[in-house]
Amino acid sequence: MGKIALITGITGQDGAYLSELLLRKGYEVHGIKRRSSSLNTQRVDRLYDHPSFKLHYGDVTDAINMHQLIAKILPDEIYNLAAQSHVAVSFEMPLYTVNADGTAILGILEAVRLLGLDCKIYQAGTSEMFGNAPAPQNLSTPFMPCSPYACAKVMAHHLMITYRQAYDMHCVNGILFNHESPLRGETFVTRKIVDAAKAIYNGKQNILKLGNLNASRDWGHARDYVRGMWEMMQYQTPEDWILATGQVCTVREFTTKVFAKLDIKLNWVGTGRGEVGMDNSGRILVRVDERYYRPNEVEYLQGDPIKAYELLGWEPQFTLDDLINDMMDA
Ligand code: NDP
Ligand code: GDR
Repeated sequence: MGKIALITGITGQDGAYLSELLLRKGYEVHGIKRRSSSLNTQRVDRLYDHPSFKLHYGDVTDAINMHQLIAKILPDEIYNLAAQSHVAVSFEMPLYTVNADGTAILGILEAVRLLGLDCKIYQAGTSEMFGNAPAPQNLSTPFMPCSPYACAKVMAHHLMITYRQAYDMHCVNGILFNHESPLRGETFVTRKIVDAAKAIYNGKQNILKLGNLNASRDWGHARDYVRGMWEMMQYQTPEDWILATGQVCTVREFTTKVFAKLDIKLNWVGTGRGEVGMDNSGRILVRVDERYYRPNEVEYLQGDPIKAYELLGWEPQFTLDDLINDMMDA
C-alpha cells in the first residue's frame, strides 16, 4: 500500500508540483480546494483523472471541516501549504491572513492529536519570517517579521515546535526562500515581469510598472523546493530546515535579464521612485510606481541551506537562468 498524503493549498503553485511528485512516488494524494464561483483548479486539472488523485472541498480556517477531512482520509503525511501568500495583500487583509496563515495550523495539529494519528505534518514557513535580519539568514537568525503575513507564519512555526515538544508529534518546519515557476501566480514579481516583457515585445502592452527595484531575493525553482519538502518529511526526526540557493539578485537585475532574453537591452535612468528602464531608442518600458511599494519593505533575503545540503543531500538543480528560461518558454 502506498502512503496517503493530504495537501492543503493543492491548487497553488507548490501544491501542483508536490502533487505530481507524490503521485510519481506512488502516493494516494488528497487535496483541499476552496469553493469559488469560478474554476480555481487549473494548475491540477491534468491530474484530475489520475486514480490516486482526489480533491475535497474545504478551507483551512474551518477547523471542523479540517477535522472531518483528516478523520476520513487518515493521511500518513499532511503538507500545509494553504495560505493567503501575498505579502502586500496581507497589509490589506491582515486579520484574514493571520487566520489562514497563522491560526489555521491549530485545526490540523489538534485534529491529528485528538484522533491519535501517526501522521507527519509539514508547515510551509518562509524567509519573510526573517524580515530585515542580517543576511545570509540561517537557522540561528532571529525572526524579525515585517508584515501581517510574516507574523502569522512565525506563529505557525512556533505552534509546530510547541506540538513537537509537548506531544512528541512529527512536526516539520520548512523555511523556504522565494521559489518561482511557470505556475507562479500572476501578481508575484517574477511572473509579472515575464508576462509584461513578453506582452511589450509582442506589442500588447506599453509599460511595466514595478515597486522597489532594489529589493533583493534568493530565487529558486519550485520543482526543486517541493522535492526538498518531501525529503524533509522523510528525515528520521522532525526538524526545522531552510531551502534556498544562496544566490541573490535584485528586482532590477531580474527585469534586465528577462528583457535581455528578448534581445531588449534595458538602460536604467534616474533613482528611487523616479527610476525608469529604457530601450536603446530611449523608449520607456519600465517605470517605478508608488502603488507597488509596501508599507514595510523587506530589502535583502539570502538563505543559507547548509543543513539541507549536508543532511538531506538536497541541492537545487535549476540555476536562475534555467528558471527564467522555463518561465519564458511556458
Ligand atoms: P499560492 O498562493 O500559489 O497557493 C496558495 C494556496 O493556498 C492555493 O491553493 C489557495 O487556494 C490556498 N488557500 C488560500 N487560502 C486558503 C484557505 N483559507 N483554505 C484552503 N486553501 C487556501 O502559494 P505557493 O504555492 O507559492 O506557496 C505555498 C505555500 O508556501 C504558502 O503557504 C506560501 O505562504 C508558502 N511559501 C511560498 C514561497 C514561494 O516563494 N512560493 C516561499 C515560502 C513560503 P486558491 O487557489 O483557492 O486561492
Ligand atoms: P515576496 O514576493 O513578497 O518576496 O513573497 P513578490 O514576488 O511579491 O515580491 C518580491 C519582491 O519584489 C518587490 N517588488 C514587487 N513585488 C510585486 N509583487 N509586484 C511588484 O510590482 C513589485 N515591484 C517590486 C517586492 O517589494 C518584494 O521585495 C513571496 C511569496 O511567495 C510569499 O508567500 C513567500 O513567503 C515569499 O515569497 C518567500
